[in-house]
Amino acid sequence: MTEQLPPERTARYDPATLEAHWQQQWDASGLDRIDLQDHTRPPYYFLTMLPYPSGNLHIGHWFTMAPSDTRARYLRMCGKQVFYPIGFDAFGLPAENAAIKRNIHPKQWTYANIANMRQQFRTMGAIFPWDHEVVTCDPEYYRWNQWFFIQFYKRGLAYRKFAPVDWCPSCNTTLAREQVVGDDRRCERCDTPVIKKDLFQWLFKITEYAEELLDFRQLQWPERVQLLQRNWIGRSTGAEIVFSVDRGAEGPPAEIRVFTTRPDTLWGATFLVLAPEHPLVAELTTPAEQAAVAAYVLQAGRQSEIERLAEDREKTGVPTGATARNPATGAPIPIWIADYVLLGYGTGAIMAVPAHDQRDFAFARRYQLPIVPVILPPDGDSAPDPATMPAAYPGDGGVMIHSGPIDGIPVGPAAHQSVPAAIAYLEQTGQGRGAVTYRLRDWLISRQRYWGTPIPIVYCPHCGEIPVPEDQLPITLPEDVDFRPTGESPLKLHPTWRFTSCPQCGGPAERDTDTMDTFVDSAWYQYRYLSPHYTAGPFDPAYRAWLPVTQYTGGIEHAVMHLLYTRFWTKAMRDLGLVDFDEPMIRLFNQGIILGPDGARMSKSRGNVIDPDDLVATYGADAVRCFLMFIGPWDQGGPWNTRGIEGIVRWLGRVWTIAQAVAPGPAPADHGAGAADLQRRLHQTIRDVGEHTDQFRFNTAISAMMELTNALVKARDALAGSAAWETTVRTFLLLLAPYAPHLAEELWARRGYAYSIHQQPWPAWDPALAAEETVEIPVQINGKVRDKIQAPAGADSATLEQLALARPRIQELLGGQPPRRVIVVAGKLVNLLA
Ligand code: ANZ
Ligand code: ZN
Repeated sequence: MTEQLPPERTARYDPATLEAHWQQQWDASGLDRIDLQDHTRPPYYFLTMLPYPSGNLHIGHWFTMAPSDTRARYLRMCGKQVFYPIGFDAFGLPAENAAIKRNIHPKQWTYANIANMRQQFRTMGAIFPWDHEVVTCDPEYYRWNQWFFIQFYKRGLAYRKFAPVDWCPSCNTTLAREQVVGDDRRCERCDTPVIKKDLFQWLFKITEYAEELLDFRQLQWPERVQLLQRNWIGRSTGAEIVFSVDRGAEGPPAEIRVFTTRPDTLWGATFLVLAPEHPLVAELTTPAEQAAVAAYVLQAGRQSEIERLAEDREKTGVPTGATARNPATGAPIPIWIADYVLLGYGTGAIMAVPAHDQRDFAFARRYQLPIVPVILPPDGDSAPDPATMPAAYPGDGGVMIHSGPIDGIPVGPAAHQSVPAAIAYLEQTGQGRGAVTYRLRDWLISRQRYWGTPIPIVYCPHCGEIPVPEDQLPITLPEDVDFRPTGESPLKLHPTWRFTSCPQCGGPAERDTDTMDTFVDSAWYQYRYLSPHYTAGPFDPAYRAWLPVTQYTGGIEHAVMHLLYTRFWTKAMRDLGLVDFDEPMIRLFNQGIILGPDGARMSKSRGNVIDPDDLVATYGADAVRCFLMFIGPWDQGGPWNTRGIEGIVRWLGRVWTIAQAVAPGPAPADHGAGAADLQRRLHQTIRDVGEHTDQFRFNTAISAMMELTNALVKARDALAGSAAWETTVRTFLLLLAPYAPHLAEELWARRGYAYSIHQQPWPAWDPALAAEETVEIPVQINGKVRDKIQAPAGADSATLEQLALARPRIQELLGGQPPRRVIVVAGKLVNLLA
């Protein structure tokens, strides 16, 4: 490679000129290019969550991408073939909302933003392989969303259902359960309280993988993310029990299935409760109760799930008038409906055991329903009296009573305890079976909005729902659409788009007019990066050696949506035979967030937003990069601090000066101790910067480089121009290169080294040279040598005295008495006068 120096070489550190110069140079020389077929170096797929093209790179984008770029550059210098791609998560509501506000087309808005952000990424000095870029709103990308949808459909992993869904009345669209946030159930995007609405919706069967998604053994992910996913999946074990409904002579037999974690309390179940939305409610309700039940159902529909589940809330409900049989005791028990039972969990029906479940207890007291204790507490000699007991006894100890075949068995979930005994009884008598249930719901992907992937299904009056044949993909979004939200999909209001012919019978048919949740786009983009223009499949199998992703980085806020969806998607791909591994990304690191100078989240309304473009104009990209990495541990983030960035600017200025200093006269011939110290510091710094960078501890890596800078400043007068000086400066620039890539490249060129510093190997360090030097020092008592100590070279008198007095032999000779006087000759001798 030829050596290229900037045209105007000023004596001053002028980031604006040199950064633009090197960005151009890197581009022209193809530094960002990668050959994925080149397997001469070990592949390392390093991925950072792709940005949303909101308009401008904000400081948060810099905070997530710049440190990653630093680490990618470091790994390349370490000899890895690093694939560190970028793209844009370009579908979604913000484009539509912005477009509505500004009256421009979402597509135009999105692509203009992308063009702008690409340019801004260049000013960061990030070297992305742009020929691998993925833009999810490109038909050549979303074609494969549709293709996957069809594969999922064929395998029964995509299905359509008429069901109550969460609906945001302001965004005018359905939301996935994960997009409903807060105790008061608001829309994740606009904060509007969410309501329920009945709609036909497409769902992906993520629940089919619930059990496997609980297995994190192949992942090195933060504990916190694992815990969030585990809780989200919410596995409960227990039993499903069948209760038969008393129907007298009329009506066909009916049964109610309940899920319980406490099948052992069946003998104390004194009534059943159905969720108000339970499909059997209408059928079971007796004429006398119909009016009350209908009113209650209506009222319950207005409550949020959290409200309905609150422990301290008054429990309300109404009887259906019907009764069922307790399968264990044969007793008739009434069937009620109450809003503390949710349709979406378990079977949507419970057996109420008021003596041992607090919610059932409150309900029974309020409506004077019978309470039958079936557990004898360990300390009580008799069962609690239902008439006077103040609260339910949760029954996590004691023995079963009044419980027929399981009477006398100790309470508990373990073998030979009450729960497995009850399950064995249920299975023997055919009244139920052991069961597991999950809080996880299937992933609802239909959205009634415009800017997304059209769902590739056609509805034919004769043939029903028919997937679009693969050779007709992509079904592209029409551009001449009124995309203002009406509650109906804008595609439905288009004059012609939805009318098509049935792929099966050729007769007139209609397209599905909803679009897919944008989390579909990000569920598999890592595969597309490998071959973004491949036309024979979602990715070119020739690149399998790059998978799965070696290291992923991104925000913890994606713990239960994106990170769960992409795990599901990968498992589904595996079952479709597309990949031969189980998990999408082996390692995960969550960076923190950067806050405003006031310590609060940056927001336009607070006026605490820091604009990276301004900073780059003032300080240069290298300073901004380094400051963002220096601000604190990357996984914590922290507040922006303007004084702090000035400190970084001063440091880089010092680096500039040092790396240009040459000897005033001929190189000093003998540079003895100073040179050895500098060498030791250098080897320690190589070790530390490498280790810290690898472990995402960018802030401590920068501290280590700052210390080396100080050491260089101190040694300059004595050493500048010597071989030791040159080696140290050269090596230091290599360490700096991933962090301040432009400055390091410039100084590298100025010292006459060949382009590019970014293609140099990471310097090796020698443990022997990095070791603190120690010296042996004699210890005298009253002038006679009695012992020796090993002390760090250059240790001060106090340290030497301490070390001498700590020697057991010296203590013994002094008889435990402190010496009268201590004479220390630094580096030579300790003499104790007794
Ligand atoms: C009888 C019983 C007796 C219960 C007892 C608990 C204690 P987790 O651990 O969260 O899975 N339940 C089941 N389905 C429900 C629904 N759709 N809405 C509201 N509550 C429901 O909780 C499982 C328990 O929550 C189940 O076990 C059931 O109450 C209730 F001493 O059944 B239990
Ligand atoms: Zn047809």
